[in-house]
Amino acid sequence: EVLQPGAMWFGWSGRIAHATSAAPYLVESRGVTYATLDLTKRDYENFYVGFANSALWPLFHFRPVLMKFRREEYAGYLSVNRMMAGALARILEPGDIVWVHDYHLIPFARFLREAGVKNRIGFFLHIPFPPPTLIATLPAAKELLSDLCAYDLVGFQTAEHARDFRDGGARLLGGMIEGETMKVGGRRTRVFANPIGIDAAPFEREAIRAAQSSETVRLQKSLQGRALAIGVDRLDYSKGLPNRFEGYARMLARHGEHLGKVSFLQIAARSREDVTAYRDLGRELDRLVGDINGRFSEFDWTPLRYITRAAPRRQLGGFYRIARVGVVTPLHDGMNLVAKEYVAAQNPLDPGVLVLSRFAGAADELTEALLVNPYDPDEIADALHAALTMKLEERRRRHAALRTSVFTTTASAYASRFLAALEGRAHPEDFAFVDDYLRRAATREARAASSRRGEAVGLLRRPRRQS
Ligand code: GDG
Repeated sequence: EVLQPGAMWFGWSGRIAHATSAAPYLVESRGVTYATLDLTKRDYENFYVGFANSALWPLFHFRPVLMKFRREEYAGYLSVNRMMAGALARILEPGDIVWVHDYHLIPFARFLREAGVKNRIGFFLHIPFPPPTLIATLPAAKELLSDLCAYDLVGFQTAEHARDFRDGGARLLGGMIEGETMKVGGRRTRVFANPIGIDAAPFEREAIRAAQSSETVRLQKSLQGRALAIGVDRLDYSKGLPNRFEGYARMLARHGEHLGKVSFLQIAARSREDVTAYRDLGRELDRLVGDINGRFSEFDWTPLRYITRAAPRRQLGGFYRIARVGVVTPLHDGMNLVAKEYVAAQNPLDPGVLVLSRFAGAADELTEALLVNPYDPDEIADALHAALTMKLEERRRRHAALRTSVFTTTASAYASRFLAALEGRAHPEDFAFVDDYLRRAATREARAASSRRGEAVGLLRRPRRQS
């Protein structure tokens, strides 16, 4: 049995056009076919800005107060899913397997099934999944839960999210749970946890190289011997930036020995600026950063350096590597790859300390980080102080454990595990082409940091096997 080379990445092009594309544009690159469709302004507003990012995103990040549900936006979300599924159904061949990614495309399998598709279809949710009482506040809750049951396999970042989904299915749809399987109507769906990871070894190599780059050297010089704390996030209310900054200010106020001795660099790439809540957050942070710098700065020291532009990806590894503290304090996060990148970038002989929110999926695996409740700025302050004063021996011990985990649950381990489960195999095999997909997805994410439209919305088509 031989795997044909190549796979397909299918999704929104990230472009707005006067008319929705009739058929996907096809581009071939290094064995992967990219099939993309343009959306109209209206589709973009209802599907992307509206239902996906103003209803699902806040609710799934445990912020029902920010959820804005409008029937016409949900209708637009369904119609984009139907249109995209129809376009894929026309080019799908028997034996292809389909892997759908993320909250933008929950009803995708229902529409594929309606178009007569019998292939195996899997879904992976990159963000958290809310418990039953919370999902029940969404007017479309039952429909979305039952749409997820149209998949053969549904993957979540953590066991807790998988359990909350099964509980929701049982309580809202009357589904039957048998181990990892949920039965609704006549259909069986396997529901499992499959934590995502990074390409750890290449990331580490890149960080070692980047640490010698002129940008990292400039950053190092500018510190004048001070310790660096770093945060890298999309400017998103799920990332907990206001509490993080308040925690830092409380640490400076309480532990005077750090005054003038630490610099916090926060890169917060602007994101989704068409959504009101993101613009509001931007203004809140501008004020907070001004308050903190006004209050603590000296004429030769600025405690908080704040950048709302995306940093080039090749710089990040070097910046992580010279940072004594990596600060990752989302209020809720599916996984959080920045936490894993920070760990992979450290020098094992003199590693920095990771301060990590308990409510990032990464906290399940990265238990040797300094775990904090991100809703408590004082706890963040204590952890920052502990990180800045931690002895080398303890830093090394914690980092060694974190490193093992980051180098075990890698991107390719994640992809192989998902595909093996989708095909019902006991053992993951070599899905080399998936690595390429993930690298591309990562590039898309990197681009997304600078452009609000490049986010990964897509699915993978696996080529037919030949015997
Ligand atoms: C979603 C889920 C889940 C960030 N700023 C810049 C930049 N980045 C890169 C990081 C990292 C990626 O973007 C961010 O990934 P995260 O996982 O931290 O967060 P989300 O974007 O919210 O991703 C999340 C993830 O999907 C995967 O399943 O872990 O929970 O929310 O790679 O390095 N890259 C560049 N400049 C920046 O300024 N180049």
